[in-house]
Amino acid sequence: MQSVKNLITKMALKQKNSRPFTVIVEGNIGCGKTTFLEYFGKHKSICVLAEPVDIWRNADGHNLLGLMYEDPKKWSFTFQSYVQLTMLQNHLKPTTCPVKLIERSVYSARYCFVEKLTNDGLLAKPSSAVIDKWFQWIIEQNFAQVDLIVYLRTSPEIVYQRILQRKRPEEKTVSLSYLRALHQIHEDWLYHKTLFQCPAPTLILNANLEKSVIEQEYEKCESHILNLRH
Ligand code: DCP
Repeated sequence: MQSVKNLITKMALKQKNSRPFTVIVEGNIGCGKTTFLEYFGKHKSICVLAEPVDIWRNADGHNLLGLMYEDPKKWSFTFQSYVQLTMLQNHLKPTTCPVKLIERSVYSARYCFVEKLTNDGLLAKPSSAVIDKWFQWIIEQNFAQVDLIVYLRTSPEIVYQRILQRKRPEEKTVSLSYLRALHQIHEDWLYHKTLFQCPAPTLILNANLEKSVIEQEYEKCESHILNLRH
């Protein structure tokens, strides 16, 4: 465990520019991003930025996540605009740590969620175009540079069970078919690489594993990251 962290730190210090070595953690809803972040976040050289779900739940007293699930046609634009802003804030957050580990990114917000909402007719095309204009501008400005993507790959059936178990009130309407569709978009983007561009090399982990054995899977990061960097 210690050696993984030391290696990441060493590699990160090799970065030619002053930007931290930036890793984004992606995967379906309920795939275990938070557990992954907790595992690597124990080290002081890694700046961990969890997804700002609590901020989405309280924008000046408004639960935008809840509103989006209650009435996606009415609130998806509001919610996804705010997601994009808060993700950008994470990408830009200064840190003195050599490594930055971010839960999700502007990329999955745009490529997975905005894409799905638009395809389903829940986000009107003009609204989706505005989100995309902001997204393209963020990329052009190099505000969301990434060095590595960790894809926590799961099966939709397994994440469905996890979501049922965690009982997040806003997610009670999340269906297995929605998770299957979201899974397919993640797969096409990060596994088959047939949809959109990957902003960095991708490391794929089996995140179907139980919590008790998942740390062995996390350890695979060591050799993969080393291979990617040399
Ligand atoms: N969400 C969304 N649009 C986004 C990002 C997230 O609708 N652009 C929603 C989906 C979930 C909630 O926000 O209901 C949080 O989803 P994540 O998959 O990002 O995070 P989890 O909490 O599921 O992560 P974990 O893998 O740790 O379970």
